[in-house]
Amino acid sequence: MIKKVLIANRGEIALRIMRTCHEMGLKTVAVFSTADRDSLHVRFSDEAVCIGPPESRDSYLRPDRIIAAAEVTGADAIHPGYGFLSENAAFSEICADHKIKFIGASPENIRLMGNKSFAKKTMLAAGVPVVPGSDGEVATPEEGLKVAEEMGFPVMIKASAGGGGRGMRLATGSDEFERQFKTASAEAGSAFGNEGVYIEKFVSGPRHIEIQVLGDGTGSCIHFGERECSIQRRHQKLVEESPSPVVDANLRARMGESAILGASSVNYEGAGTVEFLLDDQGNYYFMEMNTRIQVEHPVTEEVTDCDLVEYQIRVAMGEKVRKRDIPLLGHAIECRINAENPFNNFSPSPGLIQTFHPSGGHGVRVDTHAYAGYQIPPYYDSMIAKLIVRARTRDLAIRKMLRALDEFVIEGVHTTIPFHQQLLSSDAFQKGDFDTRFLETFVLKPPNL
Ligand code: MV4
Repeated sequence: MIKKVLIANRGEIALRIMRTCHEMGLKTVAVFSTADRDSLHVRFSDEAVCIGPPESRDSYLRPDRIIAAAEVTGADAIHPGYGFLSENAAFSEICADHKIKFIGASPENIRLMGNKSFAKKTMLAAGVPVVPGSDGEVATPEEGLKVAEEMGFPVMIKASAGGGGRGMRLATGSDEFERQFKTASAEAGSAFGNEGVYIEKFVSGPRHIEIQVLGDGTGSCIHFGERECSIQRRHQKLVEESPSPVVDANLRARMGESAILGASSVNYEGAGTVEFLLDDQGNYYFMEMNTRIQVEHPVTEEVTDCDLVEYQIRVAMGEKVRKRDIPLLGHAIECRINAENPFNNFSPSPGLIQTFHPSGGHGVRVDTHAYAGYQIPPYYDSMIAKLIVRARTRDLAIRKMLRALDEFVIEGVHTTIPFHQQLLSSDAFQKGDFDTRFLETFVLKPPNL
């Protein structure tokens, strides 16, 4: 049984998790760095423990300090949120060693999915479509070149330890293959301490579509439909929606079945996300599996009316997942409001929030830890709020989002609000006509002075 949950995170997600804990009658423990003393997750928790100085590596990334905080407060479970230690297999193991339930995937699952080459092999064996490529890692440039020439160029060279766009290289022909291979491998070695790479066929202009799953660790698994996440800039998502404008009921059923097949084949426990590339022919391929709750989980919550954090906790308490179809109702869109200047290359804009007036009204949800007078520390992620809307149709959701963006007032720092206003006003976005390259060519009009 879980009675007290330590939330090993900060910002909006710490608050988000805390809310569900309190609704479930669970006590909460916040941890915070000295930069987050005045943060809302500290004020709203039942107890709070300072775990170190501002730098993440000395606070939110310190397993020893987080375990100590759990032991002194008597927390019997730890929710890691996203980022920080959420996909750290060693941390998940340390929790188990201390008889503290890690609310997330098993160490084995985290380790397996953290190695993208093993993850791909596992999915292929389970019958999930994967991008054609090498059978696991390739040891030498010569071996890689053979695979590439048999498959045909262009090809991607990907680091096994990479992911989320890190450690990838494109090779367009035989002449540049060896150089790209060596660069990818060397970069992976210094960035991840693992030089292993694998090869796959390049998929041109794909969409990023991901399926939310939940497993109970015994092979029983369900899915909650897809999220369209193609609106990204340098592998950072800016807008997500559910359903995808290009996924029909048939494709959703097939992708959902594939995601379940993959997750249940590893007895997946907890909430997870199976990421797919969708090409312009309607073919989908497994890309990665994320073993955490994701930033964009609210769009799924809005169209399924499910509290995914509650499900994470119930599964962690040993509850089984009942096989069922989860209907999607209407349409949800999320805009990430970052303290960044979209007119200056999205440069970070930390500092004092002087005015903070979040949007409201029917079908509008704001997940945030910010308030008027809040000082955004420069040490962490620049996301200060998620604005989520839901409506009956995609067109109505876009209209509601434009209204909600117009109503959101943040003064004192730059934000991505004007970017979202222009994006959601664009013809291409409104038609659903975009892929992962869309923001490379999207031109922002200068701000009105
Ligand atoms: C690809 C690809 C094209 N072909 N793999 C980027 C993130 C990482 N998870 C995988 N990524 C890609 N893998 C093949 N074989 C294009 C991308 C990609 C991408 C994927 C999803 C969302 C945005 C992207 C932006 C650039 C490249």
